[in-house]
Amino acid sequence: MKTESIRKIEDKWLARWENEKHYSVKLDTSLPKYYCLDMFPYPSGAGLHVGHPRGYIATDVYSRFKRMAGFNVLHPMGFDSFGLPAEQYAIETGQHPRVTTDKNIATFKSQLRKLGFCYDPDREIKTSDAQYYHWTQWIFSQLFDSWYCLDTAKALPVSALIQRLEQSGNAGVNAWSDSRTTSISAQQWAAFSPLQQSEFLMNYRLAYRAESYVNWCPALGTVLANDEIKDGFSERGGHPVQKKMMKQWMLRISAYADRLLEGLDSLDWPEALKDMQRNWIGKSQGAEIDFQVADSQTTIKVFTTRPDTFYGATFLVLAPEHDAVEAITSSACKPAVANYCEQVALRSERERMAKAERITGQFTGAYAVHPLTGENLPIWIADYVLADYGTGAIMAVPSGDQRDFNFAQAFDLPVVHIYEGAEQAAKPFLINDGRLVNSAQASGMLRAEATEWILQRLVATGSAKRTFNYRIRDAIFGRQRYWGEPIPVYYDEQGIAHVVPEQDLPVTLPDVEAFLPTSEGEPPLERARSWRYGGYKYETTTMPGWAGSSWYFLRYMDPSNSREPVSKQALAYWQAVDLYVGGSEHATGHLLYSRFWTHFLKDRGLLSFSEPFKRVLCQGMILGVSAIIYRDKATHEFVSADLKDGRDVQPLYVDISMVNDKNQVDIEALRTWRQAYSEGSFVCSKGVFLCDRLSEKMSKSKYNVVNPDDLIDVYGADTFRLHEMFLGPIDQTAIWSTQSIDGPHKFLQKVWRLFLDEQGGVIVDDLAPSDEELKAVHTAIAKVGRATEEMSYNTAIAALMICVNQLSVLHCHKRGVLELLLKLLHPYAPFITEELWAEALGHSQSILDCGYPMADEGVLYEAQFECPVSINGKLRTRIMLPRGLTDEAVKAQVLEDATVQRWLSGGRLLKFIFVPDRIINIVCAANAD
Ligand code: ANZ
Repeated sequence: MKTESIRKIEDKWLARWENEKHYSVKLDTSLPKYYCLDMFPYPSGAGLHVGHPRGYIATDVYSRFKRMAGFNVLHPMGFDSFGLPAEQYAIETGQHPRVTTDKNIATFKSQLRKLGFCYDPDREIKTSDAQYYHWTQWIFSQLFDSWYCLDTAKALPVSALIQRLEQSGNAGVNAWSDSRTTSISAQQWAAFSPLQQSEFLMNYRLAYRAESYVNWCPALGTVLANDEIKDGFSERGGHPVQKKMMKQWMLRISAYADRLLEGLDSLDWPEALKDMQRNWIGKSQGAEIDFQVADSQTTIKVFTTRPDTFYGATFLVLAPEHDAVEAITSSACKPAVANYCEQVALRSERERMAKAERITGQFTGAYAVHPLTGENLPIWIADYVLADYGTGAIMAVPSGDQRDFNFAQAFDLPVVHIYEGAEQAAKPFLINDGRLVNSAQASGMLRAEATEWILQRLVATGSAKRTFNYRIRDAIFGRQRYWGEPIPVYYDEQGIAHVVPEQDLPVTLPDVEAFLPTSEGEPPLERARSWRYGGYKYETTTMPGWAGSSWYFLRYMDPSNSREPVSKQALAYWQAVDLYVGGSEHATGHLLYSRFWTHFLKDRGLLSFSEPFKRVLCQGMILGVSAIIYRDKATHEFVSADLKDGRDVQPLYVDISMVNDKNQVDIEALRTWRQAYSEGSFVCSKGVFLCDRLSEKMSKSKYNVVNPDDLIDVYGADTFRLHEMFLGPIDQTAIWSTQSIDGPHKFLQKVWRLFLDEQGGVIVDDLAPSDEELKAVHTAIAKVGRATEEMSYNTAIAALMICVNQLSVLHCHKRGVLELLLKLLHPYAPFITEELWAEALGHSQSILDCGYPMADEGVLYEAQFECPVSINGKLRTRIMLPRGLTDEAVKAQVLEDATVQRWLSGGRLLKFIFVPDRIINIVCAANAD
């Protein structure tokens, strides 16, 4: 087939599918549902490269397969269209982010369209649409109106909390609340001013405003979430990030930590993904122990996971930001402590975490009393103790913990065996010649006993409490950005925060004249001076990128509902997502936040399920192939890769499109590509200039990006889809190869020739298929059906290729066989199959609605089978055996086989094992001579 005719066919079907609303999906309770979802894209300016559609094709194949198998399949697509890149671009160019975003979406859509996906166009959503973020804001207001009750283990309306506070204060309130919440009586509550009441409720609300340490990125002018930071730098742009105390809108995701952990067990997700979430939540069991500060009213609470090491504690360490530092520091130590705290504040999180060889700390001059020995332990501050983990203070056990040990060495503090003094514990070997021996060597039993023994004593005296600690932090929800959902909050004249009432949502994003933070570091929305709720000022931070994506899968079920986020009927039918495909980089961001929101919405009665994604599959990355040439640093010549040895060279990336499959670079193309090469002198080897290749992530800066459009224009979308699915198992990394696209292309041409002759005449006949033809196609049905169900697409395609080869050899043009073949191929290659189905076979109904074939076991049953024979552990031959023989008859036949006899060569037969339908194992003694 010629490129032009492929284009014509594909365009014809695209138009027809669109005009006939072929992929529109209705709620139909007479059919079982299947919900198949992709992680929707952020429409970046760069458009799609060949790595992006891998997941989209995979879900499209699966959706078509499921629909053919009788399911009503919801397979939507939309855009995560708020976000930083459009805003950065707006700052640089003054272009409104909406304009850039719409342009990018248009590019994405035209690229996606060509691939022939079966998306329902009427269900497309954009998170930056006011009709959409109306409901994102509504969910925020529900979070604001909720607190987490530990008695019922669910979120309840704040009105219920207020009722209890009015009746009896917070004594009986068992809630997941801020650790700084004080105890109050009903009288105290009643005596609070409205502002005080509103501040007090912030300790409980699931969306709340509080002072906390945030990751502040001065270059971007915004705070960032933990998962937006890599090694202390912003993931976008790579700018340094600092810790800063700020009043922020937060979401109390920590309240759901236990449920988010437990929920994982029921999910069909890759184990690695679940582990990432488990580590992120980071639940550890331990105790909080109170230490009285000598000659002071202050007590210091430490968190430890190793109460058994209590006797080995020789000093305490507080985070420099700890509240008590000020109060306990002796006047002599004040200047040094203040100086140290200042230095730490200047240091970025990155420097603090980069376990500096430089161990720093400062003595406070204060001592804490060891609750069991009564000894005085010096109290230090040091930056290796983090302010926002546990209680921000530790008991240091140099004999049990490496960091404590290093610190003790650096500042000459005592080291004591961890079980010294614990009466019944035999002293275990933790310190040996001054060397720290791994404490895991202490037996588990011993550790558990020591923990119990110590905790019982401490709990009895009221100086310890068993606790769990979580690594997960509450999520910062406010961003100092323009291009996001406005947080639907206004402040009254007293500064009390109110959510905008439901009937006044959405709060739409106002226009501003510049998208930068103001010169005072205020968010860009501060520029919208006339933007007010009544006379009141709105909150001016906006929601983070993950807000809109935390619930979008619900909106697809009922995308144009203007009364509620999604109707009860739609929810009751579509339920949770059955299959969710996307990148594993979203493990601790999006996938965790959307689980949190789903659990929450279930608590508040919107949903009947708590887990949004039953099965998750992470598509492997497609690596690009980069081309690297070399420049001699001394002579500035460009040298062919095979001549670079012995020279001091600088590697340079060049565009992969200028390299042929023998790694030869087109020098003329290179010269016109970039100025730097136009005048350069090239040292060739035997008349050719070679480059090296490297497989790595596709990126513009490496010039290794392949645009799907270019390939689709030449080969068509069917070939492209097949090629991507044939690159290897979908969940594994694959290396892109443009050359090998020829294989799938030839395969489709072979399919074409089973139906049409060279002149385009139909050659399909209605003759009865032969046994051989039936066997070929039914073998394919069995294999392709199973492999497609298991998403083992490369195997399925291989089976299709075998079948098409067999049918070509047999010159099979029989309708009865070819119809089955087309159905198997349809999910992978929707255009050519629709075309042949309609034009060569004359059907008027779409192949998508004509059912998926079942293999006829009768056809597949064979009277004989080929059995592998292994002799002394090595596979030596295969023998055709009739089915149903007795073991004795099998043995007799096999031992007579000439090849078997040769391998036995007279040795004594020790064992003969026949596993029916599988294998024969023979063990024999070596021949005596
Ligand atoms: C005494 C001890 C002895 C500890 C020992 C460990 C080993 P995970 O498991 O990660 O929860 N720790 C507590 N709060 C800290 C903070 N804010 N900054 C730095 N370190 C902190 O770790 C808990 C352990 O980390 C705690 O148990 C505490 O040291 C330390 F042989 O207490 B341990």
